[in-house]
Amino acid sequence: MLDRRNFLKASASLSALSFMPTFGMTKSIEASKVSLGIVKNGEIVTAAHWGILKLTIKDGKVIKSEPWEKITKMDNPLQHYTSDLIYKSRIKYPYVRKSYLENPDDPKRELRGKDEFVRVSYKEALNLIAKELKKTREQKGISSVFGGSYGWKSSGNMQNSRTLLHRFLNVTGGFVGASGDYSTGASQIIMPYVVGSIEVYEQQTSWENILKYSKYVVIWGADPLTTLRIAWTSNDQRGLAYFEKLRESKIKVICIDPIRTDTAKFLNAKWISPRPNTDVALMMGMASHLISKNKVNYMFLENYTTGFNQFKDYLEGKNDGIKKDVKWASKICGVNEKTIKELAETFYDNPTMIMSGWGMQRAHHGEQPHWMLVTLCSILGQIGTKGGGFGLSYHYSNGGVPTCKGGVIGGINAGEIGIWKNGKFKSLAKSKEDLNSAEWLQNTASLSFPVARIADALLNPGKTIDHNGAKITYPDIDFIYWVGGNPLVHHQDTNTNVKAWKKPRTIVVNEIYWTPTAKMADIVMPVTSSYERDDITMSGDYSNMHIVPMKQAVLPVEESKDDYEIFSDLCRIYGKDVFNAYTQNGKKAKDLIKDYYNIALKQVKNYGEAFNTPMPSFEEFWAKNEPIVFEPTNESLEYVRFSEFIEDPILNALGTPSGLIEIYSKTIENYNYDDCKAHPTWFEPIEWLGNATKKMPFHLITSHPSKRLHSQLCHTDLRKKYTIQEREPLLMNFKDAKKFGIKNGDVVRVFNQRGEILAGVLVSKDIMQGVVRICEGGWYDPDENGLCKYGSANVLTLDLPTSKLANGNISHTGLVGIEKFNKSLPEITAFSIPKIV
Ligand code: PGD
Repeated sequence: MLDRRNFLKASASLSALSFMPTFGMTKSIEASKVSLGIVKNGEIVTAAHWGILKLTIKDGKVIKSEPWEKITKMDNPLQHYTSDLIYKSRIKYPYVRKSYLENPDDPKRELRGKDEFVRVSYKEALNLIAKELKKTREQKGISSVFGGSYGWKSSGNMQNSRTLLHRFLNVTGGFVGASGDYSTGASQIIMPYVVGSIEVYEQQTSWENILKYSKYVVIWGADPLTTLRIAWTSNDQRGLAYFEKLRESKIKVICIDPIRTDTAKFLNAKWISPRPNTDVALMMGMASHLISKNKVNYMFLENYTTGFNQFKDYLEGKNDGIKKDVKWASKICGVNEKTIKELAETFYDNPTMIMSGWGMQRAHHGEQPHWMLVTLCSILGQIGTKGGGFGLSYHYSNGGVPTCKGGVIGGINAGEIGIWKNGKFKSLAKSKEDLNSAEWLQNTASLSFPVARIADALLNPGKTIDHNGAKITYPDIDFIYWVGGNPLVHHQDTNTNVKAWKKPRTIVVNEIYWTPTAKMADIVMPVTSSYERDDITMSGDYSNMHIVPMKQAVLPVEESKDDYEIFSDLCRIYGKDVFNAYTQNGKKAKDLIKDYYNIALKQVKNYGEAFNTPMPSFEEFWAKNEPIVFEPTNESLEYVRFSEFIEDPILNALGTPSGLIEIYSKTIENYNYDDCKAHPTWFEPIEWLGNATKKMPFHLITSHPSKRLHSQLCHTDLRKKYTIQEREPLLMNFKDAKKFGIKNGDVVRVFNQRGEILAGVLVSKDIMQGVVRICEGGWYDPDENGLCKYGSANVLTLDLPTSKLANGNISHTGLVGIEKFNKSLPEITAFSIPKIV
């Protein structure tokens, strides 16, 4: 099966070394002429991460935005704010930071974020970008150009901003990229050692099986009711519908989480609340108990795993003298001994599906929790059965929703690396004799660094770090081009990040809105929202359920343009060859959309006449303005993850060195890391409740928000539904609030050694004592002293790697202090436009 999410994410994260074939090299059949024109009054179907939408347009404006189909009883509030997404906080024209415009060679970098912006013409902005990019490459080398540009961008296979940027930087001579992602930085590195695949983006055992065969469902560190409001491509909404079915079923649900999440409440789940970052200890306690009770599936361990005995020695303290038993675990995680034992036995005695989220691996030593979870599940021996085992993607992009048989559309790719010389494009893929280039390619591959080390890399050029068994030396970055992401909000320890963003000479950002990242740039290009341009997408990253036309709904706001148009026009400055290489000889967005559609059409035609969902021609599809819906196959309704491996572990060996689940990894042992050993290990996090102080008594959790997608939608009126005195809400236990003299609705200063923010307090029984939550994604809004007036959580988080193995981010590790803010409240400026001359 083609896992499209992997394909898309992989193609999006292709760094400089991209040799993927280009789609649609055949002559264009002028699909750009198919347009029916903009509907001034009527309805348009489009898609966003938050689902397929039906927009009502009146006099050229969006007046209503609702789901195209009603699948669940739950409302998804993200679906109703399209109008705000078109008209609020927009960047309407190209801008250049004043000091940069005055002297790009000495651009007063320290004034980034403070300087005024000057409006320039589109042509002037393009010429400036091309000139300075060329200058940087000539003076400092290709490795000084960073195009890693991480972010969730908008839905749409054509206007995939990050890949479009990579394509532009490739055809003009190459760039340095970044590897991995913020979502699953630790797990996607450790899981291949353990089960031979990244696991986090794999299809899960089908919901149909769970509903039929599971007796218990455990939701461990996840809030699917929140995170299933969105998906990487577009949401098919079926995941939430299955959680509704779970509620109606007899299956018992247990939620293990420091917060009684919306999901836990909805499912009437039993709530177990371990201290943050201590799940590994809790799991080890359970494992010890099962061993002591002889409730161990030794047959499973024998046939399907390797290294259990070494792990058992560790549990028994054979090397370090510390027995990791129930008592030990309870002391660390705060869950009482009786509950730990009960949990372990319940899981062993009943078909139990453990659905784990990713928050627990976004923590110090984040490689350990999922490794330990697989180990615990190996002891239970239910992996590969119809109602048991574990799944790492039920909370994400509708994992477990059966995969449909249909066509999979194509998408833009990162193109070929070329060298630009006097307006001529020369593909490096075809010029292996060019020694310099080959050497450069080698260098660039080794310079691509883990995405969450960006600030460290900017601040420490030339520093060598360990990563996943290799050494990486940071490049000396002098030019950043960012699209489709909001790093000033998404990256940890904002104050350090701000320092890092003052290092390069040039920062260019293509953005729709005046985000904190756009405000920190030197050159800002105004981009259309997905409602102002044509595109195409699929829905359901695992289900492959719909092909959705994303027709332009309204005219572009002022001078905003598609990323494709901006990059095509930039290529034009480099010369005709470069332009042709970028646009495949002048193709327009609509031509490419048609090409991508036709890839799916061809697949479907190959199924033959009997296939139950024939696809119309592109022209018909586009004119009809309706998604195509594919049906799930019988195999996918019955899909059981790992069942083939369980059936025959020799014939269907896993991709690990032993072909088995590796509880002990000799490969990792050989790396000899002090912070990631050869088997799951309990490491004390750098900051946790175990070392909390009087000044910093709270562990801060920075969950994904239920009324935003990361930072997206923060500037819309949806914000009014959750802010407290206009600030980001902080969830706090009622006993803690009483102890600290804080009341519901108060504004507090939340601080630590890294920074300070304001937040509005929401007192609750649904969070354990000693823990507070501020969701990530609130727009960074510093006053002159660096206090974030709105409440961006990452001002307080730590910018350290999970370990030398994965170098993932650790945004859920960190202590904070809290005090009532008694001064007059500063005005929020995060959503207004910056000073413009
Ligand atoms: P978004 O808010 O989605 O966040 O970080 P990410 O940067 O992805 O930003 C996307 C940006 O792209 C928006 O500003 C949007 O306007 C812009 N955009 C949308 N469409 C287009 C387009 O067509 N063209 C251009 N040029 N721009 C466009 C998310 C990241 O945050 C992720 S994935 C995770 S998992 C992390 N999670 C946490 C966490 O749990 N806790 C903390 N503290 N921090 C995190 N940060 C990470």
